[in-house]
Amino acid sequence: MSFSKEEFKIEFTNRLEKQIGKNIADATIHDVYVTLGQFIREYVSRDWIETTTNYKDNHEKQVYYFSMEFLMGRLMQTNIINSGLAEIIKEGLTEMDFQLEDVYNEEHDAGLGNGGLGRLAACFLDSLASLDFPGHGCGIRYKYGLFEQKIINGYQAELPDYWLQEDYVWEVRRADQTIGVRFGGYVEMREENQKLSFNHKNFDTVLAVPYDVPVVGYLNSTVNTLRLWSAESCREDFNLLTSNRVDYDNFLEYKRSIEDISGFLYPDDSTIEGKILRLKQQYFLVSAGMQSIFKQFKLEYGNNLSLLSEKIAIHINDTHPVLIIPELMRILIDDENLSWEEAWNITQKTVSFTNHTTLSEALEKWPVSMVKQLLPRIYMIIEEINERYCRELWSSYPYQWDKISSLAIVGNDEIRMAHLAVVASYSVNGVAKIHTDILKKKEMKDFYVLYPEKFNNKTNGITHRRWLLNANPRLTSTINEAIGTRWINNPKELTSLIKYSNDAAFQEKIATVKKENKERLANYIYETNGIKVNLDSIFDVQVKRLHAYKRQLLNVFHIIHLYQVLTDNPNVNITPRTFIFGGKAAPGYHYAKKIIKLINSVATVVNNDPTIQDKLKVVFLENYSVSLAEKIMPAADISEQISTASKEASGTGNMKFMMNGALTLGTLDGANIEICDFVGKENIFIFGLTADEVLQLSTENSYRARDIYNNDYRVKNVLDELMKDRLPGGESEFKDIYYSILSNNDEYFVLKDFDAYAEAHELVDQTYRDRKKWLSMSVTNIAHSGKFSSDRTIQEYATDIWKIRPRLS
Ligand code: 26V
Repeated sequence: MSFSKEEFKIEFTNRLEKQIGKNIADATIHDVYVTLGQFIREYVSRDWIETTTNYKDNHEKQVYYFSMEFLMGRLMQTNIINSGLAEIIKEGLTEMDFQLEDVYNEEHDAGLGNGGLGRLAACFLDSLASLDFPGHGCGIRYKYGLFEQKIINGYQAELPDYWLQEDYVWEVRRADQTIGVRFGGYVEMREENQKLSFNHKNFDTVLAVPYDVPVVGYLNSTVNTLRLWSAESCREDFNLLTSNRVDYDNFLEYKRSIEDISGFLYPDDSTIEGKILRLKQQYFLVSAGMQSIFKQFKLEYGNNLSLLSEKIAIHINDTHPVLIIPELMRILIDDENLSWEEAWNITQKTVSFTNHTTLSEALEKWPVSMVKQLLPRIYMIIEEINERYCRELWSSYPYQWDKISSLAIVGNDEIRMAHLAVVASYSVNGVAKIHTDILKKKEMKDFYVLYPEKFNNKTNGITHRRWLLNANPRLTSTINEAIGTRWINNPKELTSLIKYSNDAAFQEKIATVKKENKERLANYIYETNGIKVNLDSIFDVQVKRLHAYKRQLLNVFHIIHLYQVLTDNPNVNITPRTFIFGGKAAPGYHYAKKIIKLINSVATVVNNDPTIQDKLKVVFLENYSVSLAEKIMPAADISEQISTASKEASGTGNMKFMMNGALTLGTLDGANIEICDFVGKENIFIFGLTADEVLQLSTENSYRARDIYNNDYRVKNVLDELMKDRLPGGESEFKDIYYSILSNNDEYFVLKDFDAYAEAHELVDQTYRDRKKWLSMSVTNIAHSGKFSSDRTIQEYATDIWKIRPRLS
């Protein structure tokens, strides 16, 4: 189905009249957004039906990607570009006096994720659809996404993100496919014909209503599904009222408590809080998802359950959806009457798992008492899995009680979700080479000994369609003019750009694009923060969640140092810099919030000091989100990736910056190492401790932060600045940071890496003055970024783990 520009304009104005009741002359930009969104969704719906039918008819194996988070951002631009309508719609709207860019800006981000893990899930969906793979997302339709961040007087304040208020144009409610999810109650065991049966009684049923969002592949007619579940109370619950068993107030309270299950996204990705609501969310997602997959499977394959692992792959994004394991066991045993052994065999062949962090505080553990009470049957199954597994451990490690209890799934009255995931899945992967190595050598060492065949690496990726085509159309055209467009379907072909890395004319084109993108960001900074930034300065950017291990603090300490140098001697010749920060702190993460306040205090002082002139500016952009990232990445010169080595599993922002021509200033951590391997040491600024050195310092316990404070006057001056009045807030505000470094011995080696970091910054400064060299480095980075497209990552998951094939249309 295709149409001309004129046909589009007629169709569009008709819809506007019918749906909104307005003429084009009276339409607001929001009216245009809603009308266009509905038009696009309907336009892709034929392909959506065809794709779904095609998977069914061909009996292809399908993968379901379970994730508590899908950080989708906006979809309008992706959907328009991926369905090949960009030109017609852009021109058509312009002729009706609307700009497509303004329409894009009308869309509220779907912020259903915290950061890296959630955005990775979204990039994967884009790649699955664009590569014609039968792969779908399974998540929760949170009523409130990740909080909106406001910066008030330098402090972070959190506002609710009620993203559904403005009608989400992409979703379709499928009430006919509602599923019941059971909570609470008790289990009655009975023996019949020498077979145990389990009867779950007196439970509460929560309705899970699916909302489907189409995932449109790039110019290939494939449209997959992201299914988001929403919690609703049962009609039968009204009986509670009519039978006078509860009064109206209590009934409303009960109804609300059910709807709360899909009420909000937990905003803390640093520490696990054992909150019952979070456990309810997890089970709600996996039970609804698994039951619905099962229903579909039975329609297609009847009772031939031995086919299950051949036709379905279930992937769990971190341990958050790990209850899918006992849930699948429950369905197979209780509903389908399979034996334990049969059920276990199927489950183990169906589920695969990705680990995204080695930080121990983020490894999930649930109290036994909580799981037992909320999910009695699920708990029984976990206990049985644990018992059988411990018996196996006993045969490998007889009498080694300590070993067995450290490897057990249940221990210290807690369920260790990562252990359950490793034991029950057929594949366990890390998200960058170093991360997988650390899992094998350290974090999951004993499991690697037990199950070496399960462990594998899948280095993360990002969708080049969103992060280059959509976010940076100017760079895209410049690349296309040089090497054609084949790289779009095969991003590794970006390496053809290498031959232009020293081509003066091409370099200048790249420089012009960067300048235009910087101008656009500079305007945004002026509008939002009222700060005028110097377009000739280096745009040095660190945007990501605030976490001690990501070391925004190292960055601010260095800025304070530069400021001190410049105030001591205003004539020091430095390349002007604009330091740009963005990122949210978990609402309860006191230390991270102090770092935000510190960045803003430093910004106030530096930006208002006339002696500094245009040499230094500090900007904190509020409410970092997917759509803001799309503005920032194309405008960056330097990408700060400065985590303490060994702590950042992969990072994906590093890839987005690189793809947009920024140079990485980073530690040998996560995927930075692979970026360095690809671009070569001469095209990246690497500094600091290696992961081995960090691990050694930690085990030896030989690091003394105070020694560095005493011996490096720069470090001393920076830290002392925190306790003076020049920074608004001064000591009372920043003493916690001061003491975390000096009294708590600087857990993340900020001082230890300071010298190397400052030196690397000097090299950045020098290199930027050599325009040709800088541009050559920039082109080299773009040229090697194809390796970090999520198309490569998804291809690897598809062949090595899921064993799925692209569909035949
Ligand atoms: C933990 C929790 C705790 C409970 C509440 C919600 C929540 C949400 C997320 C997490 C774990 C966060 C793990 C994570 O995001 N890891 C990041 O994953 C990226 C994609 O693989 C990777 O690039 C980053 O290095 C890694 O930090």
